[in-house]
Amino acid sequence: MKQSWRWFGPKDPVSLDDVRQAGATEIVSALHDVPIGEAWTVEGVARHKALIETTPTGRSPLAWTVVESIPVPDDVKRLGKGATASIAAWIASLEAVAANGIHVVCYNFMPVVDWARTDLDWPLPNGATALRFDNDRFAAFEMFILKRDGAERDFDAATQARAKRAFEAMSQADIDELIRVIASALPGSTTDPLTIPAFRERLSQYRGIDHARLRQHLVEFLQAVTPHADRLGVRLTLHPDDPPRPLFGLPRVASTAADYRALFQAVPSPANGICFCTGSLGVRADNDLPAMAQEFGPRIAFAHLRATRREADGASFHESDHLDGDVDMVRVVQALVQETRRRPGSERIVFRPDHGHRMLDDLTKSVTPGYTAIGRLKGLAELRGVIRTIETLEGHLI
Ligand code: DNO
Repeated sequence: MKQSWRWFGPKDPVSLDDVRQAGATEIVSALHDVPIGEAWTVEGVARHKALIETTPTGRSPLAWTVVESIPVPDDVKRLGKGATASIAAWIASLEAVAANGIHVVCYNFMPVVDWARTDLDWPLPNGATALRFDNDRFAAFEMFILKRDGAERDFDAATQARAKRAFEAMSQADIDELIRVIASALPGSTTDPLTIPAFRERLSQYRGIDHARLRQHLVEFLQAVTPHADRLGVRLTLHPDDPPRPLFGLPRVASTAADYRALFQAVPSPANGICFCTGSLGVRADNDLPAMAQEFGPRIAFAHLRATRREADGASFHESDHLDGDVDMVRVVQALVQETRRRPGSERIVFRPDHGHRMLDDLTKSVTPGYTAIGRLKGLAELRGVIRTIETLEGHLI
């Protein structure tokens, strides 16, 4: 397996030397400054690649191996193949990426909001902090801040009562912070930051789009882009919904094994792959991750390895240490190591330690939420230990 690290560019507080010291050899990155929907150019990608791959004398090289993400604009999700200009721009970006020798691209198809949390610095008993999705605070946002029509239908009576109490205890500053966290796009998001009025407007544009229609739009998107990906030798990896269930009354179509199975059946092209994100998929108790890693093995070109722990209410979760969540990480890694062994060296699965806790010196530094240096370094080191153990015990170092 190839060890990678997400890097947000020159403004990232984590430097490329930090990445080298963490032990990763591959970089996962994107042109974060290009507005969503605008085509990337060959030169733009080349400039970013040079930042990563121009190695100072005496340092070990890093390679930009995965693009995460080329954002899929909102109109593609609403209109499918009718969003011709957005799809053409996406294909142009793909061409620019492939022209620079990058052959794995991650994307997602979550409507309106990319990954969602309610708390970015939730205190853990050891003094570190974690990302968290608190369903009561989320319900408070939906019912009393966004005031979405029918939101209460998505929450049971006990949750509604707790959400009301949580909302009543919030100061205006707490409310502003919750809006910022939920609506204004977390790091790496592929959706635009929204104010509350803009959020309501976006939601209204989705009227009539149910699960079947959204899936159909994703299939149409894949039917349009996979022939180009095939021709260019690029693997497209669909990131799961995070969390993997409907939010804001909108459908989500990359949450379960059945979702991915349906997509692979509809668009069998080998370019149609999955970004195997254990933290996202693991939020659902009915996702059997080791079984999914085996079933979808040949379609996995990229993996996000992190763990989440479901809380007592069944809907809240927080990010745990990489080996200590609900996911059976050792068995997932074993399936990925075995899949990697069946492939030629150039197609080894690339993984990154996703989201780390905020801990040690990072507690007093300015950090990118989830993308701390030390928490991710700890996660990568733990994962590397698991991989080395499996490879050694199974008798093949790869
Ligand atoms: C969050 C990430 C997301 C993810 C995109 C994939 O940490 O997992 O930003 O990269 O949704 O397209």
